[in-house]
Amino acid sequence: MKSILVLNGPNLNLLGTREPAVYGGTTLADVEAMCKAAGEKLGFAVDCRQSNHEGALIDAIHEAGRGFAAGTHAGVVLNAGAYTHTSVALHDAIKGAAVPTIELHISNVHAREAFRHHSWISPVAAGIIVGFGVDGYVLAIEALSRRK
Ligand code: CA2
Repeated sequence: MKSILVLNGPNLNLLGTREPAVYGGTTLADVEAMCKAAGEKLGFAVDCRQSNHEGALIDAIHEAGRGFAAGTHAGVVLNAGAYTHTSVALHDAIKGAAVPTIELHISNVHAREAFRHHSWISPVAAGIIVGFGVDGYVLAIEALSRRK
């Protein structure tokens, strides 16, 4: 069974505890359970990780890239949080790891502040899911499953 990495970046550990008007009331633990259930239905093992540290996110992407090259890994669902708008290093990691990566945002970043409109992830993403709330994680897993 191939695996999918669901990778959440900075502050997403706060999901469901603050700013419910923007991000909803679902916790990260709930999201991870939804992702695992979606993966199970589609025949994938879902590995969920969250880090507030850019380097840890980069290490996880590299690891997924090695798995993709070995045929054990199907891709990454990445909500890079605010690093989306700042991190050339994450852009380079996704490009270098050459693992299909779906960029995911819970909120519609294009309907928010201008500083959220630019993404360093989009040019190297296999696809982008934005603004569907936490359901976007399930949509992203389905999107990756269709690439097999
Ligand atoms: O909409 C998204 O998923 C974002 O990636 C979330 C990031 C934000 O910087 C991006 O522009 C869009 C912020 C994640 C912070 O999550 C929180 C959740 C609950 C309470 C506070 C922060």
